[in-house]
Amino acid sequence: MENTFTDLSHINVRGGDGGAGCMSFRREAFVPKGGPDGGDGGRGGSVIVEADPQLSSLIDYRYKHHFRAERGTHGQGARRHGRDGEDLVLRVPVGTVVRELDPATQTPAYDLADLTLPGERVVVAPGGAGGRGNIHFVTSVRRAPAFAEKGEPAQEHWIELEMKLMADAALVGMPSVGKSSIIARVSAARPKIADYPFTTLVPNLGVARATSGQSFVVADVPGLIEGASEGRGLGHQFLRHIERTALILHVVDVTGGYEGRDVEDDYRTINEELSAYAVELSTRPQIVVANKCDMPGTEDAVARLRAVAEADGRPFFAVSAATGAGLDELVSSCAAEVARLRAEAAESGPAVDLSERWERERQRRDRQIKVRREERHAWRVSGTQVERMVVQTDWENDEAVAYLQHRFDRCGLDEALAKAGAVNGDEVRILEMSFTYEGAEDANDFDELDAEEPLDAGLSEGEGA
Ligand SMILES: Nc1nc2c(ncn2[C@@H]2O[C@H](COP(=O)(O)OP(=O)(O)OP(=O)(O)O)[C@@H](O)[C@H]2O)c(=O)[nH]1
Ligand SMILES: [Mg+2]
Repeated sequence: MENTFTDLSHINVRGGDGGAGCMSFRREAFVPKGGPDGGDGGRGGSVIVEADPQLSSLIDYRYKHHFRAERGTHGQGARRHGRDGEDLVLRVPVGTVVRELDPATQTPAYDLADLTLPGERVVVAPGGAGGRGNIHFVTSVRRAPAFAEKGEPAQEHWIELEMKLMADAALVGMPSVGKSSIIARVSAARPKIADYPFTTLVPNLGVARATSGQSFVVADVPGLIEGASEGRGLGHQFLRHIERTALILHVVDVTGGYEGRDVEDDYRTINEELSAYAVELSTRPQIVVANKCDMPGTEDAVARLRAVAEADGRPFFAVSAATGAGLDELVSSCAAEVARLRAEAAESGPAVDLSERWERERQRRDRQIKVRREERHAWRVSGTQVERMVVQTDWENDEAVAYLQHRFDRCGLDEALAKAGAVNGDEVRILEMSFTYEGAEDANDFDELDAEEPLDAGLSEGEGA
C-alpha cells in the first residue's frame, strides 16, 4: 500500500462583500419628510477552514483554488437590514496547518492555525462589514443625513494548507535498516520492501495493535542520511511530519548494511539530524530498535547499541522483522507509551485558539497607515483601514464625502501626514483618489467647536491621481 497523499495546497480565499447601507426617509401621512430610516447592509460571509476527522487528504484543494463566501444584501427603507452572507466552510483533515502567504512572493508569511482537534476552525477570510444605513448618522446638528455607507469589500488573499502526518509513532532511521519491514509486520500496511536505499518515497501509515488491545498509528518515513536536516537525501521534507509524532521509533541495522556502518555512528548521526532539524526532537520520547538481530555475528553490535541507548535513558528493543522476534514486546511497549503521551497531551488542555490572535493581529495591521512622499507636494497614503474608508464612500454624495473627512481625522491620518512633513495644500493620494491636505493645526479651530459637523472641514475631492 504505497500511500500517496496530497499534503500541500495553495488556495485563494475571499469573504463576501458587505451589503450597502440604505439612505431612506420615513413616509408618514401628514408628515412631508419623516426621519431617516435606512437599514444597514448585511455582513458578507466568511471563509472558514475546519478540521474534519473524516478526511485524510487535501485532494479537494488540488484542482479548485478559488473560494469565495456569499455577499451580504443591501439594507432597505423602514429600517430593514440586509441579510448576512453565508459562511463558506472548507473542510480539511485533522493535522492541517494553515498559513498566510506573502502576496508578493507566495511564500509562507506566518501560521494562522494548526488544526489538531476535530472541529477546530479558523476564519481565514472574514466577510466585509455591511455599510451603515442613514439612521446611524443622525446627530444634534444633522437631523436628516442624506447619505449611507457602502458595504465593505471583502479582502482576498492566498493561504497555504499543509497536512501533517498524524501518526502517534514514527519509524525513523538510515535507509534500508528495515523500517518498512517492521511496519509491514506490525500492521496491515503493505509498503514496498527492497534491499536498496530510498525504497520508501512517501510515508506509509499503519495501525498497530498490542495484545492488550491498545492500538496506535505508526508511520515509516523515508530513510534519513547525514545532512538530511539541510536537505540531503529524500527524508528532508518528511522531517516535518516527524515533528507531530509523539513518539520516535529509532531503527538501527545491527548488520551495518553493505557499507559495514557502525551501530553507534548510525545512532548518533540520526539523532544529530533530528536535533539539527528541530531541537525539540532531541527531547521527544524515543525508543531504540535494533533490527536484523536474526543475522549471525551481530551480538556485539546489539550489546553496544543497547549500552548507548540506555545511557541516554531510552528504552531498547532487539528485534527481527524477518522472523518477527521481539516485535510483540516492542508493540506492547509502544502502545503503553503512546497511551501515556496521549493522556499527558489531553491534560495540557485545549489547543490555543489562534483565530483570536490572528484577528487581533489583522486588526492591528489594518489600522496601520503608511505615508510615502511621491512628489515634493504629493503623498501616497496606504493602509487597509483608510483605503476601506475611501472605497466605502459614496462619492456622488457631498455629505458622505464630508463624513469621510471626519473619519480621516479620527483614524490619525492627519497626524500621520503632519508627522511625515505634509504642509497645507499638499496633495494626498489614496488608491485612485486625490485630496488636498488642510490638516495643519493653525488652519482653523472650528472643529473644536463642532466636531460632529465636518461639512466645511478641510477636504476637497480632486480628480484621479
Ligand atoms: N535479515 C534481515 N533482513 C531484513 C530485516 N528487516 C529488513 N530486512 C531487509 O532489509 C532490506 C531493507 O528493508 P526495508 O524494510 O525496505 O528497509 P527501509 O528501512 O524501509 O528502507 P528505505 O525505505 O529504503 O529507507 C530488505 O531487503 C529487507 O528484506 C531483518 O529483520 N532481518
Ligand atoms: Mg522503507
